[in-house]
Amino acid sequence: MAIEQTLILCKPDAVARGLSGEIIARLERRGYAIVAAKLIVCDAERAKRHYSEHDGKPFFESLVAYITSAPTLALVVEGADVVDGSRVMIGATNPTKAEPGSIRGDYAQTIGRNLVHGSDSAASAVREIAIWFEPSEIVKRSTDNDRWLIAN
Ligand code: DAT
Ligand code: MG
Repeated sequence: MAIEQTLILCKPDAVARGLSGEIIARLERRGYAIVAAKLIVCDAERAKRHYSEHDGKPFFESLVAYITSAPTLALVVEGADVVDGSRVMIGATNPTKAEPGSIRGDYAQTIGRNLVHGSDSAASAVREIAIWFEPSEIVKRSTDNDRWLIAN
């Protein structure tokens, strides 16, 4: 068990449909902590860096167009093994394969509008968090009591 951070994006369809609160509520009820949050219209440069592993694939251009089309709510979420745990909560990439009870299984229909992104490994999380947030924007939780401290 490791306390980890992961990047969660409530993608443009989630924000437009008013589902970002539902996504946050599910993560918080699991016991994960939101340690950074930012509503942002992602530009093409950030989108291409974020999705660089998919550069050259047939869906890459439409993926970049979609993620830059409207506001995204970017979150850094912290908790025990949160990278894998949040991916299970999100569900399979293609919502037709996502289990009922997962976010995509409950609310999404198509792979091109699957509501939420979650980092797929601890290394991806470190890389992706640095694309979306400055270190100073991430709140540091004290390890020895319940108080929350602002990082600097
Ligand atoms: P995930 O978002 O589950 O990590 P991924 O990293 O494989 O999935 O792909 C990133 C996003 O790209 C995914 O959420 C939706 C889109 N995508 C992936 N495969 C696709 C495909 N075959 N056709 C259209 N869009 C696709
Ligand atoms: Mg992925």
